[in-house]
Amino acid sequence: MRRSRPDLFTEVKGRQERLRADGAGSWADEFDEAVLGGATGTEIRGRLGIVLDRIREADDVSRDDRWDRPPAAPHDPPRGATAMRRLATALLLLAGVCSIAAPSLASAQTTATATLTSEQKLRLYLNQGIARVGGGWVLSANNTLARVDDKLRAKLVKQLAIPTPWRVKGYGHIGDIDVVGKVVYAPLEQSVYTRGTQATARYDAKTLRFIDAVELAQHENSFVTVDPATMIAYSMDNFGGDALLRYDVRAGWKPLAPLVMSHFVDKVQGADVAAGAVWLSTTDATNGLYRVDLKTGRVDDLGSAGHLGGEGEGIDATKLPSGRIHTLTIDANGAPVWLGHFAVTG
Ligand SMILES: [Ca+2]
Repeated sequence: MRRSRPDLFTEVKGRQERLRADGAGSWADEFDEAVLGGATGTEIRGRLGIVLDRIREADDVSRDDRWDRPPAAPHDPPRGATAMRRLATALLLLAGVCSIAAPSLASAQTTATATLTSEQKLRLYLNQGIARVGGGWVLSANNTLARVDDKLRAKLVKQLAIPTPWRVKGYGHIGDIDVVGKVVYAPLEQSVYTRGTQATARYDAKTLRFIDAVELAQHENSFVTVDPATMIAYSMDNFGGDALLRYDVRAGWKPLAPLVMSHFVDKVQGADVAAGAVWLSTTDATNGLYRVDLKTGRVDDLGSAGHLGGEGEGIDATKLPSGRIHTLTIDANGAPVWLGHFAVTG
């Protein structure tokens, strides 16, 4: 049976973990860098050749018993050889991923690039979500909403923003938010992802007062964004995926057909719909930024939000003098949180 690309990625990732357990972690990292780091199909195939050369070299090394491990029992293969076999198997899988992924990745190749134009340090530790309002921003953290001005000075902080009845149901986390008109749309997440139910709430954008919430059939809920032109809301079923869920807000959040994306994007933490696209921020190895065409689902890789080793979080795509997109990123040291402004070309 033909397997989907996400399944293959999952399989390769699992094998990578076993490679790391066998002491072949540096090669496992090569996979991450090449496959999950946004390389093009051509680059992946080039790096694949390099990794295969290293396997051949390492085979010689393992025969020379230079793995710096205790000798294996006579009936057991050397651990190095086991790791090599696993790596070779994983590479075969990787080749499968490449052959499937390459056309998609190639089609995703554009000259579109996000370039940091300026960066601000948040005074508050509001690290999850961001949405533009006149003169400033609404920010979210686990159970807090806040309004800040353009200099990021706090204007209103609403702690315990999730009402008790919803907290009792397990909803303890607010992800990346959006604002349309006078309403903040906020994804509430409960941590039992297998339950298959999450919630999205509305708050008054001026007072940050809770209005209401609706439960939705999705496993995770890192973001919501609402297109003001159509009042269609977008989210994702899981943190990684190759489709965006769509809901008709005016029809009581009736599910619509998902928007199929041209390739899988992992660890999505934020999104904003603007200018005919949904702009995604991730917390993958590069804190990657992506643009998904609303009509075609084509995914453009825009590059990195920076602060590698930190965590990419929410995004807003209001065109401002400071830039086209604006991202929250947690510093690699765990604090502070940065608001980066990016110009996008292409
Ligand atoms: Ca947002």
